[in-house]
Amino acid sequence: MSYKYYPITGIKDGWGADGRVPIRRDFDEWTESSDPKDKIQQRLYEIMVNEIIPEHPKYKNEYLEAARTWRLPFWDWAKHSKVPKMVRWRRVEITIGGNPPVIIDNPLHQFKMPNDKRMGIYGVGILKYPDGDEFLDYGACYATTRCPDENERKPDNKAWIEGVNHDDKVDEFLTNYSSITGFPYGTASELVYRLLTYPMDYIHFATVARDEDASSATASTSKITNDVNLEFIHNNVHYWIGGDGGHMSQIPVATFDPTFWLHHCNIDRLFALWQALNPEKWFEVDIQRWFDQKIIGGGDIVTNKTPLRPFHRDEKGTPWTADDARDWFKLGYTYPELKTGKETSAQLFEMINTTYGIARQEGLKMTDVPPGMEIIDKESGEDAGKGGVKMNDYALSIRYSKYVDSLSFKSLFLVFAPINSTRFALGGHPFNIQVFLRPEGETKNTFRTEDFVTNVFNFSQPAEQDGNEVCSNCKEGEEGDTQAIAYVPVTSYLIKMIQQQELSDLQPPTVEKVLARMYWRITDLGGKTIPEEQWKDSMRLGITVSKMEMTYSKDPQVKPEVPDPEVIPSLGTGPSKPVAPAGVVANNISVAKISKLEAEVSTGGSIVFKSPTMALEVPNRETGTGIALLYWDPSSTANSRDVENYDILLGMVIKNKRRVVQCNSKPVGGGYGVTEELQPSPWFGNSPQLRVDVEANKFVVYVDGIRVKDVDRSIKKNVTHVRYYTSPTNAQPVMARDIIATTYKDKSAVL
Ligand SMILES: [Cu+2]
Repeated sequence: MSYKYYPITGIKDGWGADGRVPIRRDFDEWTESSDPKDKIQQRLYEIMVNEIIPEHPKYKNEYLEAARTWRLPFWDWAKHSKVPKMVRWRRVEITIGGNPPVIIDNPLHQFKMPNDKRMGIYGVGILKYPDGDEFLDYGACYATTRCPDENERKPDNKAWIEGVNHDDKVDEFLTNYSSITGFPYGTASELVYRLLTYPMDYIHFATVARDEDASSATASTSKITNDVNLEFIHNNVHYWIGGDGGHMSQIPVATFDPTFWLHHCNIDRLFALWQALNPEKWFEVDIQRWFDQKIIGGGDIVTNKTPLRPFHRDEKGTPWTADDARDWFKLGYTYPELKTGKETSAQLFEMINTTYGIARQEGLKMTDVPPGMEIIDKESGEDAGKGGVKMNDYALSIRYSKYVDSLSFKSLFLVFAPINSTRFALGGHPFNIQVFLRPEGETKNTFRTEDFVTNVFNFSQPAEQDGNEVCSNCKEGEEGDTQAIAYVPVTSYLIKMIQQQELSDLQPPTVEKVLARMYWRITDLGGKTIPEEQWKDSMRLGITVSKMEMTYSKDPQVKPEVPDPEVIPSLGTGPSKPVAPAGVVANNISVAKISKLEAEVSTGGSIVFKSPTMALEVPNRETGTGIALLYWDPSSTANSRDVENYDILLGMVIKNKRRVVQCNSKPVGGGYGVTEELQPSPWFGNSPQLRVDVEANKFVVYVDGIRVKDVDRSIKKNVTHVRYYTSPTNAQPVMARDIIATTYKDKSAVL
């Protein structure tokens, strides 16, 4: 078989007219447009260019122009929470060239095998339910399915074989079958809103994976607002479209459903929006992810430069890296909200507040607010006309062991389990966690549709198939300390209960009483409840309820105020959210930056720097890698980007050639003190640790756990910031470009 690489820029001549980057359009808006140009664009590029255009020489230029500026449209399922019309229609009428219109099977409705053969002929196979006899036979299908019912999932059912699409059921998942029935917005709206408005780092934004190690950058002990992430929202939408057994709910076959591409285009759009709001944020080093690393053939550490095999950017096979994919303009497209890439945060928040802020809109609309909500009106003074609403906000954080990461590209590698597979552990199979609320006065859990609150879909794939490991390392990943997290706000649900007079207010005692009636179950890929004893130990399911007071401004250009949430200890289940030892906080530190520490370090405390890598070879030319502990005066109005405006409490410069660490200090406006040289022995190891204890009159420096030397603490201020730098500034640091600084209020907590 010969391979052909399609660059994901797709269209070689793909820059639009006037040299502007063409826009990826909202799918509904595009398909319903009556602009003849859009109608023409609604054909796929290759068919246009290679088959159709040559047949219609008269229309050649017009068609080529349309094809060249065509971009994959997105389906914003949070805003348009119904399956788009152009996907629903089973048959469509098309006109090409001067020919009379013809009616064809709509290729956007479902994928059909072009040659009337079953998909099994091409290696598509069977997925077993974790508990035994039943299975889903995707090999038997001629076409794709969305939301099949119980009978339609059976392998010999005609609907299953020919493909059946219950788009009304998808609509229900995306709207009605959700926490907030009765309102014309999507289940995903509030999830998207929180994702785009909470302050968080790239790693939390991007992935469900949370490390159990409290000093890790992805520690599950980090702030609760870090629990929301793009991946779980993406996973849930897969399930809402595919349902129990539909193609979209299974990694190996999801891409067959045409909605996959519209869905993923929207995921890319959300990523672009987040980047536009957080231009500084990115990653340089990630934690270890066994499964993905093995698949992409990477080393132990994933960085922003790790080749993302098998995705190639050219015909020579040069793999893409995360850095290459960062700027979507360079990929040859953009989105309606990001036409120039220079939009202000105010402009973007206006779109986000008015499109996705459901709790905000409900809160601002209420004239008579219950206790737990407060209207803020500023009728006079400077802020006249401003104001908004303040309300108690409640959310669930749902944690579970997922065993295997869930990136959809794995489908390219996985060969399905033959039917005689006898692995029934839940390990790695997709499953669904469903949360319900018992009506008041009832004691039995009946799992009625009306009582459904939310679900979290684990979109994953077993590490073992038919007793063979898909990769040698993912078993380790399964047993490792990584958990997955999802975050679901329930405030809109509670507001709805208030409006239906089932709840009096949003005060903690009232809400706690209601949320105490929460219960849950786990269902398998056929929608059947999995008995608790099968998952109890391995799943490590934990549900945490948190509370905070959100403030929404009437001004749509203002983002909401999001304070740190608190856990409600009486609610939830399972291992509670692991609590970091009090006073231990991990901070991400990047080179060439001054970073503010989340917590200051004072006398009795300690700060530990960890890097996943260390350049150990002795260089020809000496360079310096500096880590400086700084103090910033909060009353200062000076430029905070200039290190001259900080007290340097302890500057440490690692000299890799001479194998010394030079230490110094300097007050604001003053000169440097005497340089002291430390000679760590042994020298730093390949995942080095540099620890500094802050004592009353001295700093105690440790390298890889070994005490090296005490250095005079001449300026007795707290450490508020850290500067990580190199000299010369263009040199590579000897540690990784991103390192972690963990601060300890009490040095005795350092392990
Ligand atoms: Cu996906």
